[in-house]
Amino acid sequence: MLASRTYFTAVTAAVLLAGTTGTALAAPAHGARRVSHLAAAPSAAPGFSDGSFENPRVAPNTLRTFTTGRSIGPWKVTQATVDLLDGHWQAADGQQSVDLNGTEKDLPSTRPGAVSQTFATTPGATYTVTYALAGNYERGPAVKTGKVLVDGQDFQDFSFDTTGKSATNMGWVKRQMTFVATGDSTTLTFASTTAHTPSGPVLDDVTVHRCKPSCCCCV
Ligand SMILES: [Ca+2]
Repeated sequence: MLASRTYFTAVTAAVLLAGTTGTALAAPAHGARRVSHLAAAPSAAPGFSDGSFENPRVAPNTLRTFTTGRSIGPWKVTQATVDLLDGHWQAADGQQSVDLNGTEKDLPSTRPGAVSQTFATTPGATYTVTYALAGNYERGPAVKTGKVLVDGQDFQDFSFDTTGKSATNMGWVKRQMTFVATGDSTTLTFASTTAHTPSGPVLDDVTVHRCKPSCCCCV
């Protein structure tokens, strides 16, 4: 149910982003969902890459902390710090994933971090973002929270309950949202809102696909 609520919230936000144009786009898009399996496959957004956080490589079973302004492949840390981990726990895809709350010297004061990637988009086109979500179960709070932003605007809140989770049972879940691009490039941001802990929401396997005109959901 949560996934459905957040999805429809995202669709509503997409309409708000696009203004009157978005309203016009939204109506046929819902109707097209029923035939989406007949539509051509959606295409990956050009310029978007390494949604799996596999570069740079981190030594096996270690983590590397990145501070604001540092790059993680095509991603940039845009708030506080984040940790890139390899093998510390089960990744959703490949070997590496990102803890959106990085390790800082004063652990109880660790601030929520964020990562962003900017990629080419076509104004007015609809894009679907999927991502895998889990949480760092090592320190509280049990429920990790964060949000997805598109061009700096809050777009989708997320939360993940780490109760009972472990390195071999991360409990990865898939989330999805849709946005309408307003410019020839778009910045997608994943930000933690979990404060005062080095254990935040964990992110992996981000994909961005451009929806075909006859396709709403791209899945
Ligand atoms: Ca990965």
